[in-house]
Amino acid sequence: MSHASTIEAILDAVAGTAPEIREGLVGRREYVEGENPSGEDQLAADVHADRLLEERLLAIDGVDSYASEEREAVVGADDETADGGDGDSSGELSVAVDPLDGSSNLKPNNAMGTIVAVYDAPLPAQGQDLVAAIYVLLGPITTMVAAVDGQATEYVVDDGDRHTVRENITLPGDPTVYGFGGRVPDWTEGFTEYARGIESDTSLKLRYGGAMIGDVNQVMTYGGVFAYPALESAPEGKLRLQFEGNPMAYIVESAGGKSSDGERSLLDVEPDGLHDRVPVHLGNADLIDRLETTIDGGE
Ligand code: P6P
Repeated sequence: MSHASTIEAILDAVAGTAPEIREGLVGRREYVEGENPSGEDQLAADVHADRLLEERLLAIDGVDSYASEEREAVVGADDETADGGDGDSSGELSVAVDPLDGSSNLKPNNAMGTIVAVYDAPLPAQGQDLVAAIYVLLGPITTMVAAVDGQATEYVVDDGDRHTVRENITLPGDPTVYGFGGRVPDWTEGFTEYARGIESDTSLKLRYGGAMIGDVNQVMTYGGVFAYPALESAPEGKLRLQFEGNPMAYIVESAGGKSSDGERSLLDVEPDGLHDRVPVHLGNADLIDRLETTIDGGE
């Protein structure tokens, strides 16, 4: 069954929801009661974005389940909650969403945005089951990058409409930026060795803004490497496989780059739970190859 029309409808819905999410940031900088399933505080803006995206995406014919970083379980189109992962997806698509990635950047008014992963499989799903991945970047202007059928396209989003500005994006062959998350003293020995090599490369400069999509968008624009690595205190790192690692890996790999959990493409990582965390490294192929060689050698 072709999913092309459903994917187009998802792209339109995500672009169409972006202005409301952006407008909804004003006045929603306060934290709400409780935590998300990853144990993180929730802003009113997170909850607002999550509800908007659930409504718009589950209304699309061909989308039968919705999951987000902000909710414990998968929500089915026809019922309150679907357990996901066991039932048959009846050939329909599952969407996994980080409604407001980098929402902690709201207080200092820095970049943030939305990540949408579209899987042709029940959730939790492997990255190889992705048929599309999208991020909306709420920067000085609103842009959207989407990867479908192995090609990445950038759009400017104006009043909810998407206008193509870059097609078949490929990472520049002369990379210039790097950005690494986690506290430096908490990095593993292998990653520390890798980071020192990158830092000593005079062609690369530090760009780290605290929102994955802003930092990865710099890599998509200038070439380089982004990582939120395994930490001594958190061997699985911080970022979520379903909602952040897989979709951003799909986009970077569609642009000719590579992804890695330290050993393999993120798209090959077998999920256990919906909210699994995973070490994330994304960027130019040679920089990711160097990472895997260094970390492997460091073991
Ligand atoms: P830290 C945002 O909270 C996020 O999930 C990613 O977007 C970002 O890369 C990372 O966490 C930032 O984490 O530890 O630098 O605040």
